[in-house]
Amino acid sequence: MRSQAITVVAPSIDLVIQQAYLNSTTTTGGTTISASHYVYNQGNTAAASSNVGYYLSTDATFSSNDVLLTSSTGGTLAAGNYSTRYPSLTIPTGTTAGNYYVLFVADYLNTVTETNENNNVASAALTVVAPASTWLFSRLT
Ligand SMILES: [Ca+2]
Ligand SMILES: [Ca+2]
Ligand SMILES: [Ca+2]
Repeated sequence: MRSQAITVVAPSIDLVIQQAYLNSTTTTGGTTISASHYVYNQGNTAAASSNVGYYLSTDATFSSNDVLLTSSTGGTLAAGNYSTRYPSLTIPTGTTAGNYYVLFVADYLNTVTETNENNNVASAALTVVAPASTWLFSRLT
């Protein structure tokens, strides 16, 4: 009689963001910029949804004071599969000039239970400058 060893692993779902990218790294308030990234399920079980939220933050850490810009809705994401997203992000009019980060947050409403909830955020640096017309106006007065 022959026997064969098998390994039983626990089901796991783990969504992560890969290759977070902004097409523009300098912009002004009120401007829409395009971005791209993958959302990847590196677990062994399908995730029931794969929504991603995009936030404007003054630092690279996701916190409750970050501003939700938009989101992308994704359905079931099979184990080992990824979904490509191309969100359009409108920076709020009147955003103070300075250095910011756009945070790409997988499962931003936390509807999927994952084996690792602490690897869902990727960031990309963004500089917001004053609109040219404001700069000109301030120079003329
Ligand atoms: Ca995760
Ligand atoms: Ca933050
Ligand atoms: Ca989650």
